Parts: sequence; structure tokens; C-alpha cells
Amino acid sequence: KQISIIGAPMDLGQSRRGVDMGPSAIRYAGLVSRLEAIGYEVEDCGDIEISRPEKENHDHSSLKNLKAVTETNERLYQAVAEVINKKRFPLVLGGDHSIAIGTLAGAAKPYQNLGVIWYDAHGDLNTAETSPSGNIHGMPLAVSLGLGHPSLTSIGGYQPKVKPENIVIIGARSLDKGERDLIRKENIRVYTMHEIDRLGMTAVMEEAIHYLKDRTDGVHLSLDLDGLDPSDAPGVGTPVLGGISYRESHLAMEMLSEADILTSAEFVEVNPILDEKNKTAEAAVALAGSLFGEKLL
Ligand code: DIR
Ligand code: MN
Ligand code: MN
Ligand code: MN
Repeated sequence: KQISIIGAPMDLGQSRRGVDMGPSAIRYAGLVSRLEAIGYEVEDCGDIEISRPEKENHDHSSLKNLKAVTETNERLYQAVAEVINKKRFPLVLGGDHSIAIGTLAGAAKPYQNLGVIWYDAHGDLNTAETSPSGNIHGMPLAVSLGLGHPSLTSIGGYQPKVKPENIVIIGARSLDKGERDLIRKENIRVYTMHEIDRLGMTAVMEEAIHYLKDRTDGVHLSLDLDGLDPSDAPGVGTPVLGGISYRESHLAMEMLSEADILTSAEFVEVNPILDEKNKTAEAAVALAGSLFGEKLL
């Protein structure tokens, strides 16, 4: 595998500044050398350009920074599509989770049935109608299902990017009313913290991998660092107590590596301003190591 890293220093999909420094913090924590040490040929494509936010909401929509988030995700879509055309593996660094809209637009294009593992404390299944915040980082999975503002769902020129039966959410512990309704309506597979506690991460990942292997022709991992417990990943904008541990997360990444099903990945929501000595970026790099097959012995 040849890996291409794309930075998406986006902070307009939510309300806390600093997450635009996520790609820098992850690079500073040694991502490239970590992957090279495993034996990969790694190319860093640098950061995509982030559109400037408008002072006012000219489109009279409740979605914050809709125009800038849309334009930026169009560029990210192009960048991811280019990497895939070169037969390389796209590894996208956020930035807030609204960038998953562009990543998935690029990552899903070559596949009939792209699977998605959404590793997150949240469902990110809101639309303008259900969102309590108007923050687009709470919407990318809904957008990828074709639900939400047309300027977002139409990115990449096709929709939907993913089908509800090809999604697995892992680590959920904060869902809004509309998100719960959508999960029930579409019968989306969710492993909440309850299932992780009850079955253990081994069984959860075995089930999730088996489920996706049977029905998908590629799999994208979208890893929101707030899926981890805030004690292990404090540098995130919306921490939720009672999360997945550092060790469980390593196990999950190792199992994904062994299954060899991934075709693209992204690490998002690292906010160095809120972090403790770059701990969250360092966790992201360590998890990327496991995800790409690092072995102790
Ligand atoms: C909340 C928070 N559900 C929202 N979402 C977050 O604003 O839609 N997603 N933090 O990662
Ligand atoms: Mn998220
Ligand atoms: Mn989250
Ligand atoms: Mn978030």
C-alpha cells in the first residue's frame, strides 16, 4: 500500500476554534515517520485550502458556514479522488468532522457498496431540521446518506455516497432525538458503549468486520477522536464521558488491520488548543500505527 496524506484544517463545522490546527498537531506527533517505519511509501499532499467564512448567513439557512463548508468539501472531494486515481490509499486529517462529507464523496465513488465504520461518541446523523446546534460537523453521515442540504448532498455529483445498511457506528453515547429516529427508521447498525461494555471490543469488532465483509466492496474508517474517552483524548471540542479506552481502540485498529478491509481512512476533531501536551494527536498517530499493521513482535 502506498499512502497519501491530505490535511483538511477545517474549523467551520463547529463552534470551537483550534481544530484547524489538528493536521499540524498530528504531523508534529510523527505520523509520516511512524507509517514509513512500518514499510509504507508515504506522500504528504499538504493541506487543502479552506474557504473563508461569510460574515452573514446569506442563504438564510440554519446551517452555520454552509457556503464555506460546501466549497471546502468540494476541494477535499477532488483531492481524495485524485489520490484514488493514482491507486494510493487516502488518509485524511481533520479538522472538524464536517470534512467527512468531502472525504466520503471521493472515497465512495469507485465502489457500489462502500462500507463505513463511524468511530464516534456521536451519530453525526443530524439534518438542518433535527440539529440542536446548526453545526455541520454533526451532519456528515446524514449528508452521505443523501439527507440534508442539497449543496452538501450533491458534492461529487452523485448521491447517496453510502447506504444505511453499509454503516456501522461504534462508540455512540450521545445521540439527538432526530438521530435516534433515523437510526431506527433505517435500521442502522450501532454499537453503543453499552454493547462495547457488554460484549467487549473483540466481539464488537469481529461482528462489525464480518457484517461489512459480507456486503461491501470497500470500507472507509471515519475516526472521530471524541469516540475515545476524554481521559485518553482530551483535545476534542465535544468530549463525552464514558468513552472507548485507548487500549480498546488499539485493539479495534489491530483487528481492522488484520481484516485488511479498509480502502480509505480519516482522523478528525483533534484540537491542540484544548489538548494536554498533544496527547490526542499522539493517540491518533499511535492508532494509525496499529491501523496500518504496526506490530510489537
Ligand atoms: C451534536 C454534537 N449531536 C450536534 N455532535 C458532534 O451538534 O449535532 N459530533 N459533536 O461529533
Ligand atoms: Mn463526529
Ligand atoms: Mn463526535
Ligand atoms: Mn464532534
